[in-house]
Formats: sequence, C-alpha cells, structure tokens
Amino acid sequence: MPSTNLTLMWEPQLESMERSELESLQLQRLSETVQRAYHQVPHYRNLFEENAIAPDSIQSIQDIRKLPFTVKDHFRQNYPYGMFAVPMRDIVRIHSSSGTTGKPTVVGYTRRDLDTWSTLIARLLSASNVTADDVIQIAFGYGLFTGGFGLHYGAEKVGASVIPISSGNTQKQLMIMKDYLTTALICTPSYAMFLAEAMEQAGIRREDLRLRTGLFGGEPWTDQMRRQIEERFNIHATDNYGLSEVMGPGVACECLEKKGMHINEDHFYPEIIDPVSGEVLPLGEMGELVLTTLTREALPVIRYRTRDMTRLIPEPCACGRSFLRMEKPSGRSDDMLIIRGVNVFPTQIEEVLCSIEGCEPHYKLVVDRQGSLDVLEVLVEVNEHLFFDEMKKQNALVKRIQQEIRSMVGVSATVRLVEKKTLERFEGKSKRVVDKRIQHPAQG
Ligand code: DLL
Repeated sequence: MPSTNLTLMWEPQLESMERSELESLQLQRLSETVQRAYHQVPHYRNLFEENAIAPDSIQSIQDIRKLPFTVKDHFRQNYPYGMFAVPMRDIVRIHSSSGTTGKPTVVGYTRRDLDTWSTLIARLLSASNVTADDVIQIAFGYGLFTGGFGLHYGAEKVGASVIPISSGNTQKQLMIMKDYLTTALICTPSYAMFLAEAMEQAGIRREDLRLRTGLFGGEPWTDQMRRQIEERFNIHATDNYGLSEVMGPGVACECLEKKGMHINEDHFYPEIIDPVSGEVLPLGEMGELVLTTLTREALPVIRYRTRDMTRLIPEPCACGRSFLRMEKPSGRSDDMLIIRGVNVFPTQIEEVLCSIEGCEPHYKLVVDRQGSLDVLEVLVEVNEHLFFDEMKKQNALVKRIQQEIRSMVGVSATVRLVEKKTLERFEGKSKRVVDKRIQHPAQG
C-alpha cells in the first residue's frame, strides 16, 4: 500500500481523491467545458456542427472520443483572440508562445483562471517539498512566455520568498544564488546545466550555496541529465510539464518519487493517441498526449494534440496521489528525426552521451542528406584532459560513442569530439538539432 504523504500535497483531499470520485468530477466538468466552448467560441460551434455533434452528447467520459481534435493551427486561424470564450473585459492576462513558424499562439486568462493556475503551481512546488521556508530563484523568462509569471504566483501562494530574476545574466544569477541564500532553483534543465558549469568555472563550490532543490521543465531532458544536475549542485531535481495552449507550467509535475509526472486530472483530461491514426490507445501505451481543459474559463481547449510523445503510467504512486502519471516526454512528434527510416529522438542520443565517461551533456545533432542517404553527425563536448589527450584515446572514445548510438538508437552516426564550451549554451529552451535536409531534399 502506498503511504500517503499528505504533508507534501497542497490540496490533499483533491490530489489523493478516489478515482471514482475523480471520474464523476471530470465528467461534470467536461460537459460544462463542451457547453461553454459550443456556445461561446464560433470555432468550436462550427467544428461540432460539421461533425454533427450536439453539445449535450457527452453522457460519459468515454464520449470525449466523439469530439474532434484541436491543433495548433486552429489557434493560428483564430489569431489573436478568436479562441477566447469570454469578452475581453474578463481577460486579465495574456501570454503567447512563439513557435518557430507562423503566428504565435495567443492565450488568455480570467481572474479565476489565474487563481487556478497559481494553485496548480502551489501543488507542483509542494510536491517537491518547497514551502514558505524556501527562497526561490525563478530563472525562467518573465514576459510572454508562461514560465516566469506562471511559476511566480504559485511560489508566492506557498509563501516562499521569490526572487524574480528572469532568465539570462548568468554571473548575476550565481551571485544572487550565493548571496541571497537561494534554496530552490526554477528554470529549464539546459539552463541549470549551464549554471552548474558557470558555477564551477567561477570557483563557487556547491557547499558555498544553500541550494537544496531544483524544479526544471519546459523541454525534454533525460534521467541521465537529471543525475548530472543533482550531482553538480548536490540537490534534488524534479521535472514539471506544461504548455501554453492549455495553461502553461502546472499541468503535470513529479513528486519526490521522481517516477513520472502526476497530471492534475481534476483540471486536465489526458488521452494518449496513435499520432498517425488518431485512435485512442490503451492505458500504458506510448503515443501522443492529448489534453482537454476541464476548468479553463477564458480558453476552453478540447482534445488538444500536444505532439508530445509519452505514456501514462497506470500503477499507483507511492506518494499517495491518485492522479495518473505521465512519463517524461521523449520529445515532440514534430522534433522526431527520421533518419534512414529510423525514428530518433534527440533525448535518446542524450541518454547515450550522458552515460559515457568523458562526454559532457552538451551536444548538437546535424542531419543532412548525401545523395539519397540521410547522414547524422553528432558533435559532443568532451572534458579538457581528454581533448588534449592522445589521438588513440580520442579515437577509442569516438568508436565507443558510435557503437552505443548504433546499438541503443539503431542508426549509425559520425561523431565529432569538440572542445569543452565550444557548443552554444541556452538560457531558455535548448535547440540541439540542425536538420539540413530541408535545404537538401532527397534526389531522384
Ligand atoms: O514550456 C510551459 C512550461 C514552462 C512548462 C515552464 C514547464 C515549465 P510552451 O512554451 O508552450 O510552454 O511549450 C510547451 O514544451 O508541448 C513540450 O513539447 C515542451 N515541454 C514543456 N515541459 C516539458 C517537460 C511551456 N517537462 C512544450 N518535458 C510542450 C518535456 C516539455 N517537454
């Protein structure tokens, strides 16, 4: 039996509620959401009518499968405010996500949405045992990105002392971390790695800091990367997940078991689908995560295709939360590289590199096409002594990395060792893939 640790829950009665109770709450909230979307958002009304769906056709939670998906393009087609379900005078905050192509996605929040959001962040912080006794350094960007402001108000809600430093300015981050006695760091995992490296370079020892925990999210990262960050700072590191279209951070978070992220199922209904056929997959199978908001006022979103590949974990968690967990997403289906027919996620390569002594977790993947053949080049930083070491050792390392990538990921790659600190560092989300095939399409 799991030993419920109620002290680490912000809303214990909700976070550990019986599944049957949860399901009836979800059904009630889903029906309300569908009604609101149909009556307030022309996009949904048209979509339902095209598919001959009446808004009162949701009689059981399974009926959600009758509803059409929402995709990012729908936000673009209704840019900027067409997906909102309330008049602008009820919107009190606007965020947006940049994306790499096309118009940004614009998202809005009512006062009640902001209150819900900060409560969900309070749950996330409590799950990592962050309390009013903590000094939290928020190194996510404050601005249109949901990371900074999203985490901020939840951190105030738990009563912690919040340092809204935002992202960037690494030297200042370190000075503040040390002088202001930061105990909890919040940023992307890649920025945490960068900070750890800068700390070592500045001669700051982990014993010089009060840091005891880190809450990282906003991009995919591996357990290997987690261990590196934990070791370098001597902290506990947990993962948290979210996306602007349905809220921002606060959709799902790890507890201290660190075995998957609990989805706040009383506010978001998760499904896993086959990304090609759109069919809902049985619980526990890997596929694309689809989320439906259950309580959003300003922006109800029905069956949003996140493009994130993950699976739901059916087993109960030892922490006592009854909410299902999702595995760390291996990546986005649109970030997945298909190299000579093999599906490759950058995180798989990261896993290999992080497990090899001498490699730094800084890498870049360059995919190109030679004739009709895809080629993958992996650039990886190695620690100094290895770089200046004899050729023989370098060659052996290259060979080992190639072998491991071939056996773990299933593709052959050329590997280039580069000197420490030569690859780009990231203050927000990392960009580790260059796909040159777009400029060099297949011949013949
Ligand atoms: O990244 C919201 C967020 C901010 C989450 C801070 C956590 C912390 P977007 O900019 O809209 O929103 O990007 C959402 O980022 O669909 C995933 O592909 C990816 N992502 C977010 N968190 C994780 C994570 C924010 N923990 C997109 N693991 C999502 C893997 C993540 N991918």
